[in-house]
Amino acid sequence: MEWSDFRDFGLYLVTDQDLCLGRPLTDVVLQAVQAGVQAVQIREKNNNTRDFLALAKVLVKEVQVRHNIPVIINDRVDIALACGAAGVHLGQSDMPVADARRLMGSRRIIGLTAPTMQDLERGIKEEIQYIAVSPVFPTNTKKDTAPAWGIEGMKKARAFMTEKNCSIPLMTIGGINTANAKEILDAGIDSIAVVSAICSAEDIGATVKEFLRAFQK
Ligand code: TZP
Ligand code: MG
Repeated sequence: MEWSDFRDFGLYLVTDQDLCLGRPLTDVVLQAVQAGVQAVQIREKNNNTRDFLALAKVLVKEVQVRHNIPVIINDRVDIALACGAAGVHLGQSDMPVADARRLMGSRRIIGLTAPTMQDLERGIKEEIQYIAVSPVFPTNTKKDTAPAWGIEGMKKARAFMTEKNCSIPLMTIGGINTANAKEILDAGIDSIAVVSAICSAEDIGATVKEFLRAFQK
């Protein structure tokens, strides 16, 4: 199977070293992987290129090679290629998907953020493996977001995908915790991306397992 065939993003961990309560990021990620997160995005806005790449190489080895969980690099196609990551995640100001696809080839994952319905409409025409409507709720982790979609927005996004007969996995992010995860999934979302509720959890394993219970029907 190629990474581009991967669809079960399920509980998707997005990293933030600063939110790990002083614990090494690799420890936090490995605990989350052992407890069952299904994909990991490395999102390190404060690292220089060399440190970002070094971290990415460690996580590719420990997470992707050892556990067969895809590692996806935020923003940086060059780092994704250099470390052999399964994919890259792009926002609306990052490299356009078509250019990233040319560089990444057909076998890897490209994920895209859609802050608005227009972005969703345009995004699903691209060669991507998932699309993340964002944010579902307001969050302190990222300040410069578009207005929150809310649960009604999730339902609208799902209805739009159904109307377009689009089977690209539909993800969301922003302010997701163990208390609101089920409501989001019940609105028709396939996958939830989480930063602080996992990175800052006292008991990472227990928190991940609680998130995973929300996926059970
Ligand atoms: N993009 C939209 S909201 C967000 C990103 C990266 C941060 C979400 O963080 P948290 O802590 O899960 O609310
Ligand atoms: Mg970005």
